[in-house]
Amino acid sequence: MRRIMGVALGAVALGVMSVMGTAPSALAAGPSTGSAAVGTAAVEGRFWIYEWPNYTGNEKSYNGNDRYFANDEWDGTSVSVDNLSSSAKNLTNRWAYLYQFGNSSGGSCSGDYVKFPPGSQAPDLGQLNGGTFDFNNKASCIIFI
Ligand SMILES: [Ca+2]
Repeated sequence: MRRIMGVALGAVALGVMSVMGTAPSALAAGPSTGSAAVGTAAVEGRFWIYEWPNYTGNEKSYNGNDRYFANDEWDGTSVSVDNLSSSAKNLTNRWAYLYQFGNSSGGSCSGDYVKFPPGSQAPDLGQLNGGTFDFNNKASCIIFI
């Protein structure tokens, strides 16, 4: 019994390690349910979005849910970040979802979405899933799970 437990725990630890630093998995295009439970624990670290690929251009970061990018501006500018993100890094301890459509009234976000495991990053949101999924200039909402 003790030996089996050890193997199981080792497998879990390895699974977590393999997630860190890997590219996020993009979900296929299509409507999301928006029903994923929203976490209540504090987010540690920040999630960064960038105006251009490879983490360049203007930048902005989040450490909590924000369902409406249209009223957010790139750091040091007066330009909205809405529909202008081309790369992103999840430097938090939580899963983060970027959604295509925000919600100004605080309701569910919707549309295409990309999920980022903790510690993951995407140098080009236009080339996800081996180039089969284009999320370039689409992000309008972020939800931490
Ligand atoms: Ca906002």
